[in-house]
Amino acid sequence: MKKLITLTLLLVVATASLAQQQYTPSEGNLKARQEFADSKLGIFLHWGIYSTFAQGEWYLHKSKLSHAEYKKAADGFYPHRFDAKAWVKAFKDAGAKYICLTSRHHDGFSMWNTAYSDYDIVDATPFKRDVVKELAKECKHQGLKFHLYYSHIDWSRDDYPVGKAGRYVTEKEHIEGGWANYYKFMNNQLAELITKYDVDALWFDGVWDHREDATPFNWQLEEQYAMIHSIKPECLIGNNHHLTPFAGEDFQIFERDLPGENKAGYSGQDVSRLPLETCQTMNKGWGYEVDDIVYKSSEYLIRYLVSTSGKGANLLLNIGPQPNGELPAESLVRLKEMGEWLRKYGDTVYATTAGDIKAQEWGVTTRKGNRLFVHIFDLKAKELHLSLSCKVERAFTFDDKKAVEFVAGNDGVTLKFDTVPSGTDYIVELITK
Ligand code: JFZ
Repeated sequence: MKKLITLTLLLVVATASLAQQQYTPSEGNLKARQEFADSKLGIFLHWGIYSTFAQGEWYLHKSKLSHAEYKKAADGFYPHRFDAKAWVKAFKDAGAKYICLTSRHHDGFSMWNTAYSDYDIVDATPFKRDVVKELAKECKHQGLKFHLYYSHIDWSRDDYPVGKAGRYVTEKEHIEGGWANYYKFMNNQLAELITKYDVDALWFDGVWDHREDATPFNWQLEEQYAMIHSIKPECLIGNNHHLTPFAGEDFQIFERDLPGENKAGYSGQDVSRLPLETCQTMNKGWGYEVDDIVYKSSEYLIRYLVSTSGKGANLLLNIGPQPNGELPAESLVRLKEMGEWLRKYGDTVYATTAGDIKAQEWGVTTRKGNRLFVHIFDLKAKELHLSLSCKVERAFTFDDKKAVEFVAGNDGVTLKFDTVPSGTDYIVELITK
């Protein structure tokens, strides 16, 4: 008997690792990955009926409201100022190349006209408009890629196996053996999203609700990923599980931290060779919160974007739209200023890879072919030594192409400036060999 169990276990492990080895991204997928890695800036949108409470997207959990009470928000969700065209234009003008919208967050409310539930924007709100559809159409029209956030957690359905979060949600009984039903529901919704809206990427979140070690649980992700890739092979898959990527994933997500850093506490994981993406907020939270008014400055955000590029990653910068359908004025100001900066300096960011020198106190570096961009944020001296293994042929300011004096040594070059470099990002371009 014991032998049989061991054998079965071995078989399970072997099949699992076989499945792992079996994901070979299609050519179109690899092309989409490259395009994604080149795009550098995306806009994250946390928008749902939770926005009406103006207390963030975790409000159902935090408030300990009964589900029946929370649901009433749907009947009051009427974002009459929502204008997909104006939103997408603002994102495009900001220099973003894609957006990622919460199609369904942990509260389980679907922001599109799903056939698999009535708890959705068309069936349950007086607004009755499919915002996923409208944004997908506008993105296509204005040339932005369209990504969707999809939560694996659902605090509203009773077939979702209760995890770490949402335990306070009352008037809801989690049924034993609900998983099979819930899994089918998710796969139906995902297939629906990809087919109806031609989604370019899916951004999953929630695996951390059931820790593998504490509550052994099989999310059956590989089958889910395979299903997605079978419908649209070039649809990129990312998962905010805070671990090194699983088989079937096409990019790696970091929450509130640059790859390799762990200031926020979600990112001890190794950095993979997949395209990388860091998601970050402009203020504190993700979903609209009425008193979340302390925003990072445009200068900070520009430097953060450049630093993300310096790590070879993308920045997915968040906005929490208001319940009336408007984007908060503070976020619009920052989008505008980032756009102005990117129109001048975008060449040093888009389609670059991580620079030769890792992030320093003074700034970061990015590279494109034989061009190495030195981004100086904060230098106290008129000299800057760069340890490089390549040869520098020319050095000049990116802004006005004025030659920058440099002295070559055996471990790189020392740049010499007439005055101490200042500004948001003082860029020196080096032509290297
Ligand atoms: C997750 C979401 O819960 C959050 O609402 C937002 O969408 C963000 C982008 O992603 O954030 C997390 C993920 C994991 C934990 C907490 C927040 N965790 O493990 O405690």
